[in-house]
Order: sequence, then C-alpha cells, then structure tokens
Amino acid sequence: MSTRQFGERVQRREDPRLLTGNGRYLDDLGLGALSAAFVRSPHAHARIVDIDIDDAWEVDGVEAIYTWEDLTGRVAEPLPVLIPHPALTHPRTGYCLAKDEVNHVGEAVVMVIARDRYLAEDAAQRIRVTYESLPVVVGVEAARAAQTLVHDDAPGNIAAHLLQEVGDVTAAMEAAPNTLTIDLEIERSACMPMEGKGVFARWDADEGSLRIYSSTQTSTGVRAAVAAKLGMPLAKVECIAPDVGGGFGVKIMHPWPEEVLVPWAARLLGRDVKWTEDRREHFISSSHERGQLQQVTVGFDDDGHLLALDVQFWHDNGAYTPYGIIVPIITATQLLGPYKPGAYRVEFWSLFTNTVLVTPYRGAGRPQGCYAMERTMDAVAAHLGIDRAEVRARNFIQPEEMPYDHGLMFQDGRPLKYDSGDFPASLAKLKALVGWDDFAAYREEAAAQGRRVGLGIGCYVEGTGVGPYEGGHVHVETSGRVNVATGLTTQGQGHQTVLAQIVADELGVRIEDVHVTTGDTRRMAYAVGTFASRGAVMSGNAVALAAKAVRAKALRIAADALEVSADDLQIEDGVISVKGAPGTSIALSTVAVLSNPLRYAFDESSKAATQFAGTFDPDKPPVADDEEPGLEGQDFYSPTQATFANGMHAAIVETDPVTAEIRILRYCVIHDCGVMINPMIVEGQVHGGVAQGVGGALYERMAYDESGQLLNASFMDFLMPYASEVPHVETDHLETPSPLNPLGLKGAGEAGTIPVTAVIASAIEDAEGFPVRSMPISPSELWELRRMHAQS
Ligand code: MCN
Repeated sequence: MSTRQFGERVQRREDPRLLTGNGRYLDDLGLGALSAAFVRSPHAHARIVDIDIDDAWEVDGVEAIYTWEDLTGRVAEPLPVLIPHPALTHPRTGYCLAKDEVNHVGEAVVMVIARDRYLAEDAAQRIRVTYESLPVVVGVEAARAAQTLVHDDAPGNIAAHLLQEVGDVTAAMEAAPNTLTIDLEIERSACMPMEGKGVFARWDADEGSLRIYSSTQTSTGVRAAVAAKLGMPLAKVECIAPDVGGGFGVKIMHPWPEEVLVPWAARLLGRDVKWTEDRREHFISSSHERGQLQQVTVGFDDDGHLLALDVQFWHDNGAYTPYGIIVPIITATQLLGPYKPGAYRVEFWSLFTNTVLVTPYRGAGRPQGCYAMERTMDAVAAHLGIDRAEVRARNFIQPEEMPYDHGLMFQDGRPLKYDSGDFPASLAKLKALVGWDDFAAYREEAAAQGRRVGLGIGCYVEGTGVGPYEGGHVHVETSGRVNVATGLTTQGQGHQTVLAQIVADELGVRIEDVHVTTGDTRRMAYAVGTFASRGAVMSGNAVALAAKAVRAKALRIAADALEVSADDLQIEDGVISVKGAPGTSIALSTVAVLSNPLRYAFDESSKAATQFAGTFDPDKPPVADDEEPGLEGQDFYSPTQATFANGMHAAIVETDPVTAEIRILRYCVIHDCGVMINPMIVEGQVHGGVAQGVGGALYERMAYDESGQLLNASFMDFLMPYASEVPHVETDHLETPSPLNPLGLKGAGEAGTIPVTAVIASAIEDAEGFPVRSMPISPSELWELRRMHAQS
C-alpha cells in the first residue's frame, strides 16, 4: 500500500536530470538559428541624433539590422503598463527599440541579426550611434531634489504618489508619551539568476504560426503579449518555457523588448531567431529593486506599545513604470508585519531616475518594509531599555484576533486582511531555537575573549498566493501514466515534485506514474504564472481539484464495470477495488480504456496502443451517456484574497574589533507557510531566500556613478555571497493552516529573503552599540561608522 505523499520530504524528482547536465535551457535550443545582438545605450540620458549602420552591413553573415524606424505595427508602439493604478499619475514605458531618446544605460537601440552571435556582436560594434547627452538623475536624493527631470512632463520626477491613513495619526502622535524619528536607507540591488533571459522563436510559414521558447516565469503572458504586438490570433502563437535557470522576479513578462522583437524578426525573416542575454546585459538592461529612502516617526507608551506610526518613503522607480506602483505599494501595506501600529499613515513617492527598470525581485518591496518596521522596533526597545523581543511581543496581533483587517488597501485593491497566524508561538519557538535568554551570558564570554558579538531579530508577514486564478489539468492515459499540466512555469522551485505529490494522493496513484508539465501554453492556455509565492497555493489547489474530479469520474465508471456502488470503492496505487474485498478490482488504466470511445489500450510488451479486447459491447457502453469521454479533468482555483505567511528570524553576528569584518555565526528561522506539501522543499526555498538576503544585507548593491554608469556590472565587481559566506540556516516550522484554500497552504518562495537585511542590521547594531541605518553594510562602512561614533 502506498504511503501518503503530501507532507513528506519527497526527494526532488527534477534533480537527477538537472544535476547530471540533462536540463534543456533556452540556449540548448535552436541550433542553427540566427542570432540577435543588441546595440545598447552607453548614456543614461541622451537624445539619439543619428544611427549609422552602413559599416555593420560589411560583416559577412549579417541578415538584418533594425532600428525603431524599421519596426512595424504595434511593435513600434510603446510597451504597455502592466498594472496601472490611480496613484500612478505619470506612467511611462519605453519602446522595444529606443525612439529618439534613451533614459538609461543599457536601453536597446539597434537589433542586429546574423548567422551567429559572434558575427552579430561584431556587426553591432560597427554601428555608430550619435547621441546628444542630457542631464542625468541618479539616486533617490537627486530625484527628490528634482533639479533635473528624467521625463520633461513628469514634474518633481514623480511617477506616483500614494497616501493611506488609518486612524488619526497626528492626534495619536501628539498624545504619545514618547516619539522617535529615524531615517533609513536601503540601496538598490538585483537578482542574478544563473541563466539570464533568453528567447528563441520559430516561424512556421505554412501554418502562419509562431512557436516561442522563452526563459520566462509567465509563458501565457509572453504568448498574449507577442500575439497582441504582432497582431496575430492567439491560436497561432504558442510559448513554452523550457528549463529555466532561476527567475527571482526578473523573468516576469512586461513583455521584455527582446521577447517581442525576436519573434517579430523570425516572422519577418521566415527563419529561426534566438537571443540569449549575457551577464553584462543582465546587469544593465534587466531590472533591479530595493532602493528606498525612508523616514519613520513612531509614537509609543512607556511600555513600548505603539500608538502611532507615520512612514514616508521615496522609492527609486528607475526610468519607466511597466509595473506601476507594485513594489512601493507592497512596501507600504506589508510593512506592518505582525504588529498593530495604533494609528498608521504611510505616504510614498515613486521617483523617476535615469537607471534601469525597477520591478519585483524576490521579496518584492517587503524587505524594505520589514527593514523600516524592524529598525523602528529596535529603536523603541533601545529608547525604553526593554528587551527587543518583548517589545515586539507586546505589539503582536494575537491569534484570536484573526482574521485581522488593518483597514488598508492591498495591492490588488482589496482590503488587507490577514487570514491566520500565531505570532506569539512563532516568537517563543525562535527564542528557544536561538537561545535568546542565554545570549547575554554568551556575549560576556565572547567579550572576555576580546570578541564582539550581537544578536538580531526580524519578523515579517507576506501576502502570498494572489489570484486571479490558476488551472490544473489531469489526464490518466490508458498506460496508467498520469499527465498533469499547470500554467505555472518553474525556475527551480520543485513544482514537478510537489504537484505530483498532491495528485498522487488525490487520485490514489503512485507518484512515479505522475508527470507534471509546466509553462507550456499548448497544455494549459489559461494561466497567470510564477511569482508572488503563488505556485503552491494556486496550482496546488487547482491540480487537487482537477484530480478530485478525475477520481470521482474513475469511481463512477469503475462502479458500473464492477456493478457496485462508487461509495464502496477505493483507489490505491492505481487500482480501484471494493473496500474490504480487494480481489474485486479494476486498474485505473483499464478505466481509462473504458472511458475512451475507441477503447485503445497500452500494451506493455509491445509498448504500443492496441485494441482493448473483451469488453467491447456496443449495446452496453461502460461510460454513461452523460459522461464526457476520456479520463481527464480540468479545474481552476481562484482565491478570494491573498493568504498571509509569516516568519521570524534571528542571527548572531561577530564583528572584528579591528578590521570590522562581519561574520554571521548563526542564523535561525521560524517559518509558517501554513500546511507544507514538502517540508524539505520549503526548507530549500527558505535557505535559498536567506542566502539571497545575506547578499542584500552585506554584499550586493548597484553602484551607479553620477552619470548613470553602473560601475560594478560584472561578477568581478558585484559581490555575491559564496557558500563560505552563507551560514548554516537552522530552520523550524509552525503550520498554521490557511482557512482560505482547501489544502490550507500559504506561499514560501520569497519568505527567506524578506527579513534578512533587518535582522543583520539589528545584530550589527547590537554588537556595536550604535544605530545602523543604511544597508547593505560593508566592513569599510562599518569601520567608518565606528569612527564617526567614536568622535561624537
Ligand atoms: N511549498 C510547499 N508547501 C507550502 C508552500 C510551498 O511545499 N506550504 C513548495 C511549493 O510547492 C514550491 C515551493 O515550495 O515547490 C515554492 O512555492 P511557492 O511559495 O508557492 O512559490 P512559487 O512556486 O510561486 O515560486 C515563486 C517564488 C518566487 S516569487 C521567487 S522570486 C522565487 C522562489 O519562488 N524564485 C526562485 N523561489 C525560487 N527558487 C529557485 N530555485 N529559483 C527561483 O528563481
């Protein structure tokens, strides 16, 4: 009898293939395809005066060269704003190829298509673009000062401005016995998936159709965008995401210009065309995130209860607004974490700068919000001399207050309402795990040895599993193989394993017989995609619903065939039998044959379809008249609102008293993503998230100079943590089921990243005894802070 798969630490089924080099990534496809290369702007802000392509045509093997002038139809129109919002008063998007003006270094100006990438790059280098440079805005300070404008018709460089207030903050602040104001900064950073973006398009002239392969998180989105831009019926465009080597947000569909241009050129030339992003392109022309200046004023009583919280922040929007205000509005609304703030006012300005786009990167605005809130909590605790964990506990929303409505609008325009969570229990677990109460003794011991150690803490909530919907399709073949399809694409999260776990249980089959396809619009035409930690909640519930429907159908057909009631049947390991009488049974694969009007079966010995003998009786169709043929089903899951995961992290760091080197000695996580499908995968996700968070806290930043040049646009200069810098992550879970979806799931994919910057800042502050208000922090910056505080 098979064991239940749901909740088990099932080994990732995709790994043997991926780890033995048998993955099929974008650049493994399209051998012999023409290659695209791009001439990108070296200026952060400039007018295009002239483009001279004559020399480039001298390169043997060049097939086409396109500037904006050559683009046709809607391909020549501006790219869309994907998520408009009333607060986005000055939406601006670029073109697939720059028209007249460039607004950041890396913006695509010319596309060259040649026999191979080398030739395309050679030709691109021969193209002479004459620019007239314009004044440049880099950094939030400069954008806020607005001495110079990124877009002439966006005064103050303001793309968006939003204010939300719950309660009377001014009155509550005035009445508060204590107030503090703190200024904070979190710098720009970006994700670095191992595989950059890429797209390969094949035009079928006979069919008049396009097949697109894209290293994307949203294949249905790419399909829809290309069809719209190229003026093609959806039925003539398909998009497949092959293996994708990491996404972290950057591969969500805007659409990216290259995703439109490559299929467009393939159709025009009638040839296969491919483009693979190189690392430098990824740095300068893919998107970044983080990047905020924040000011928090907090009012609180003498016991540390918050009475009023007033947050203002200025968000570095980059040059365009393809995502509207999605990042800053997430910061604004999820900043409150597990706390009741008293009266709350948040106001932000999303400001244009002459830098590359800012779009959601793992955590998506929450690391900034968590940083603001948790730094505030530490400041309150320090002001009152109360234990930092205790101050947090005093402000927690209690389990019995769930569902909890903050009175704010979530980014989807619905009320921000937490569905469940037990914050006091999480904190108790975290304190036990890290040894919170014993830390003072440990610090003394360390100090006696001349060592400086500090303990940091950070808590967060994360709205996950956002809608509008996701689908699942389950099909039992006559071979007994179960094919599952969902519209998610997968970038390393283990979807092929977890979705198979769910279907194996729901259907009653062996997990080995379940095969999951993701990101293929031929298999699932209606889908949204993978982002916002929505895969488990959305597709998990969708495939469960579809599998349930298939199971019910299989039982109905089997009940007819066995002449028993469906209620008396069970399915185990792909065999339907009468409960208590296992001898009376029929294989699920046989039911699949019965459900098929042609009754073809899979013959194991010849590995071929054969006519199924013995049961064919035209007068007695085994499938009832009202039953659709085939043992398959499809269903969609659509939530009423996001479900809120949460977690609490603590870290112990050591700072070198002489060199100011910062080492993380321990990193502890309590994580609650509701019911876990696969705890091992959840832990992997959390560990990966923490690693990314450590990068954001200590190493990774986008170093732009005043002219908008990215100074560290290579792995020689952009520091990422290696395994040697990422601590062992000690993880424990709490499982507070979500009442919102049938499986009780909440998302887990971004959680690990969210509080790390706050936690590390808290720990360094604790070690050093002075506030840390700007992150990331390097040893030289810490050294400088020490110097400043020694002088003051
Ligand atoms: N899971 C689970 N039980 C739960 C919740 C999740 O077993 N209660 C499992 C899921 O089934 C899935 C994984 O954990 O296998 C992550 O699930 P989920 O939180 O639903 O996130 P998504 O599947 O939507 O993945 C997106 C998320 C995001 S938004 C980013 S960014 C991110 C991340 O996943 N990018 C990643 N994790 C990544 N991991 C890798 N390797 N590469 C990326 O690019």
